[in-house]
Amino acid sequence: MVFERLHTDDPALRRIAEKVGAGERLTFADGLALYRSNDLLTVGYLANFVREKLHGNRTYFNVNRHINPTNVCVASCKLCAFGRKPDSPGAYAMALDEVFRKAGEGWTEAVTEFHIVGGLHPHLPFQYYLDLLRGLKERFPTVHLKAFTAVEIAYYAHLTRLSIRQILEQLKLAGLGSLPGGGAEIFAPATRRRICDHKIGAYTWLKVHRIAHGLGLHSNATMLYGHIESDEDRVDHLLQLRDLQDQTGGFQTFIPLAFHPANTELGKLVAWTETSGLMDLKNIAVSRLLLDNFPHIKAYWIMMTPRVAQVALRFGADDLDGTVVEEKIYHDAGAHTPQVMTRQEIERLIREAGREPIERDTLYRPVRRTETAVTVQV
Ligand code: V47
Repeated sequence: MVFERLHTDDPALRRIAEKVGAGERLTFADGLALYRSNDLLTVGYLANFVREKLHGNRTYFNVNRHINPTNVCVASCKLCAFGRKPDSPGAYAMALDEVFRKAGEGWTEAVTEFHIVGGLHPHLPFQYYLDLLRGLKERFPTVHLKAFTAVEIAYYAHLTRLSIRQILEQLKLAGLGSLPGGGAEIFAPATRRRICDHKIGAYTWLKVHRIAHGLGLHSNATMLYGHIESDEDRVDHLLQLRDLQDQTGGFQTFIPLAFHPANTELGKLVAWTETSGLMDLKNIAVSRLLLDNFPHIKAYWIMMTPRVAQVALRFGADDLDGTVVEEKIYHDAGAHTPQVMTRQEIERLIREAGREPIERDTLYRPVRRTETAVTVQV
C-alpha cells in the first residue's frame, strides 16, 4: 500500500488514500468525505501525490493578456459585479480599433494568448465578434485566441438563430483557438437559479463544450464556490465535468473560482466574507482528486492571491495562469490582488515553492524565449 504510514485522525481519508494509491476512481461519497474532512493537510497530501504523479515538479504559466470588449450584459447575474445594463453609468462597448489598440498596448513582453470574454450585449451583431477575431489574427498572427465562454456562445446562437455548432464553426474559421472555462458557476439547478437565474443551465453549458471538443477545440472548465452552494452541489458539479471529459477528452484545465462578494447583488443579501485560504486550498485539492481525467488544475493567482496560489502548488495545482495584464471581473468585485504579474515574478513564486517553472502556450506546449524571438515547441 502506497500510504501505509499515513497519519490521519479521519478514518474516511484512510479509505480514500487506498484508492488514490491504487489509482482508483473516487465516488460521490468520497468527494463529500473530502470536503467534510478537517484534515486539510492529508487531503492536500493526497492531491499533491496525484499532481506529482502527473507532472512531477513541472508548474505551468503563460504570458497572456485579458481583453473584455464589453461589460454590457443582459443577464444581471447576482454573483457578478462586472456586467452593466446598456444605459448604466460605466457601461462600455469597445470599437474594434480600440480592441486592437488595447491588445498591443502597454506591454513589452510578447504575449502568446489573448483571453477574451465579455458581457451579453443585446445590440452588438455576431459579425462584430468575427471581425474582432479576424482583426486580432491579422495583427497578432502568433497569438492564440482563447475567447468567449459557453454562455456567450449560446447567446450568439440565440441572437442569430444559428445553431451552437454553426456559431463555433464560424468563430473557429475567424481564428478562435479555444474556449475559456467561465460561466459554469455551479451546475445544481436550485442553487444556479439563485445566483444567476438568467444564465444558460448546465445542460447547455456542457453542450457548448461537447460541440467545441467535437470540432477539435480544447476548452477549460470552472466552478464558482464560496457562496450559497452545498458540498453536494460542488461534488455534483465536478462529477458532471468528469463525465463529459470521459466522453470527449477535450478539457485541458479546471479552475476553481472563489466568489468575490463586493459590489454584487448576492453579496448584499448576506454579510458575506471572502473565502478563506482553507476553502481555497481544499477546492484545489478536492478537484485534483476527483477530476482524475483532467490534465491540469489551475490556481488562478488573481482570484486566490499570489500567496495562496503559491501554497496551492503543494495542494494539487500545477498551473498559475499568466501575466494577465488587465483584469476586470475580479477587480470590479473587490479583488485586492495586482492586475498584472511579470514573468519573472511568476517564476520566482514557482521556484520558491520548490517547483520548476515552465512557460507554456495555451495548449501547454513549452515556449522558448531568446532576446529576439519567442518560439513554441511542437
Ligand atoms: O464566468 C464572475 C466568475 C468567471 C465573480 O479558462 C466571479 O483559463 C468570483 O472564467 N466572484 C470569469 N467569480 C473568469 C474565468 C476564467 C478566469 C481565468 C482563467 C480562465 C481560463 C477562466 O468569473 C465568470 C464567473 O464564473 N465570476 N463574477 C465574482 N464576483
